[in-house]
Amino acid sequence: MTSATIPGLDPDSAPTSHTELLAWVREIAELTQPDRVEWSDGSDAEWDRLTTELVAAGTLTKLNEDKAPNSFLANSDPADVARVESRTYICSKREVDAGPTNNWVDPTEMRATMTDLYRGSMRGRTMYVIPFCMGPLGSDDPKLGVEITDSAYVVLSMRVMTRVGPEVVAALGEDRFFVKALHSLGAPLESGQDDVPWPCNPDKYITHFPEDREIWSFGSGYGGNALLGKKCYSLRIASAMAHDEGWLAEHMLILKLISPEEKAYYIAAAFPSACGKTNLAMIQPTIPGWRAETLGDDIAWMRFGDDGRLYAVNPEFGFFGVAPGTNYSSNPNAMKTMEAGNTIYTNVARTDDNNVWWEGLEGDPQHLIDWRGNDWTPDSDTPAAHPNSRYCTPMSQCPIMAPEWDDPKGVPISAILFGGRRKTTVPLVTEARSWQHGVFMGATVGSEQTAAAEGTVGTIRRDPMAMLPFLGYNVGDYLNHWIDLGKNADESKLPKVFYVNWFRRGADKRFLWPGFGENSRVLKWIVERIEGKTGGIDTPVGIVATPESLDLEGLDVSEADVAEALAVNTDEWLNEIPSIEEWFDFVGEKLPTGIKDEFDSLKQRLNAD
Ligand code: GTP
Ligand code: SPV
Ligand code: MN
Repeated sequence: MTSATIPGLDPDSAPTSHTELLAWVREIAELTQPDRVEWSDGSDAEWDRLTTELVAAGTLTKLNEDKAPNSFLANSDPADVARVESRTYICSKREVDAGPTNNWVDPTEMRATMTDLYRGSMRGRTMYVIPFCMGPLGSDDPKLGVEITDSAYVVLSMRVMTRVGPEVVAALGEDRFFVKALHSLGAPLESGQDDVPWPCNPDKYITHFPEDREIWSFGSGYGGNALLGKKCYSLRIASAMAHDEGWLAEHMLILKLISPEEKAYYIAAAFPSACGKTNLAMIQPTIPGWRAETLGDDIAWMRFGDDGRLYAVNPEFGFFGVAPGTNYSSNPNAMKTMEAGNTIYTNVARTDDNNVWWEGLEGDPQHLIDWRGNDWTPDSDTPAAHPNSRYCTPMSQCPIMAPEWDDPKGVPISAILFGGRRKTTVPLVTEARSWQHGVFMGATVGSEQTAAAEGTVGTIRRDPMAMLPFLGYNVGDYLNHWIDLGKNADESKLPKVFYVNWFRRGADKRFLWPGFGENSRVLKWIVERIEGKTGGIDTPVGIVATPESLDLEGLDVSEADVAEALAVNTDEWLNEIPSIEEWFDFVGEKLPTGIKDEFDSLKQRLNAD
């Protein structure tokens, strides 16, 4: 088909006269050769039409309208269930700018390789053009993007996860800058060929060109690989922008904690994938008088305000949360958000009454259709839902959204938490002695791997600020950026930094700390530290809470367990040193001096202990 005959490609069919955008859409259509081009407007009519088409195609199952209104279940190809870090590339012009933690290929070579893959890759499909905005549209400098994709599932999910619609097209104007985000499933259909429910390609590339602020994704339909506004734009590309422009793009939740005195504290927290951000973001405090509201569960963009404080905005519009383990007791607010409807579930199991189920959800189903489409009973050997199964649901439906969640000004952050999954060594909560010490803590976060990406679940890896898979540039430059932000700021206005670990276990392998809503006790300690109202013990690793300084009223946990959760065991920390050493060697010569100083001081304190 020649470009002149691709329906929808003529400029009259486009809702915009943005010259560069129209030229790019033409270039990609000519390269990928779709059957037609459609502009996504994010409307209800579009949602209804695309969900109907995807139900007919077998990609989506319509769920029970009474129990899950306007909600759908997608079952992916079993080989396309998570982010693919081994196939994720930062193609900066110089290899050193991608740094030791990223895969790198020369951008010219990568563009050539992928151009070949994209040639004809949308044959037999519709090419959708989705103008979107990350963060509030009312911002002075709205962060715009346009995703081109041949996946209707992506169109539906982008409407939930980002701001899409005529206001975005208006904001683009005729020449406003936007991030080009190209996505193809890499599964062209020859004429007469039947489609499959979840088209994808075994050859996957999730590629970023940070200097050009461009994303090219090929072969996967899964969330983080395909919803390009999320990890690709708001973390990898945005972190490179933030480095150039003096702000931060982080893998963080944003939480508002309200004390019994009605004072609000905004807290940002970075934990690696599937390590508890969504749960903490929607916490229901168990201590009387304390309340929480949420502003975001995965990504925070932070910049200094005129008053010298650090302000955070959530660029997203929806939650793409881990389903297993989510239930009315661990996260009632997430349950209410998704049950309000308009939710797309991926890779969870389906009940006989056409609702959803996953491991950890209440109920005791005797029969299910598992995520692979097979019959499942409690005797089955495999989980009913994939461990990385997810719900994609509008943030606006969350009953505890803070009213200011959509404010372009953002919210002033009082505390930054870093954390990960550690069975041993890392205490429940430790306060950093200074900003630089806090950056050191963030830089050395280690965590047991989860099912959110390929790799062996349980293996400990260093994941600086929970950004290892999401850095758009050199990790050494990134750590320097964090140090520099602190140097240039008034330290008294900077957030205080804390290191938390909900996942420490006793000798019998059980969690020492009950977690979830009970984490509010740790948040209370943090607030009291900010206010200078409580004590802690100065240890070689920082200021650690004591059982006496934590509010443990009504907590059903033994004193011994709490003490063990808070313990700083010198031997365990001495054991940690070689692995931090190895990590810093890997970071290489760009490792900031300030971090080396903190490491030396840690070693000295441990040896003196
Ligand atoms: P991404 O969306 O992948 O970035 O992850 P996330 O950090 O938002 O993860 P999420 O909050 O969905 O947590 C995932 C897992 O951590 C679930 O299995 C939870 O049950 C578990 N989890 C969360 N908070 C706690 C806690 O306080 N204690 C324990 N033991 N487990 C927790
Ligand atoms: C993560 O893996 O950290 C996620 C899910 O939040 S995804 O959007 O797929 O990256
Ligand atoms: Mn995440």
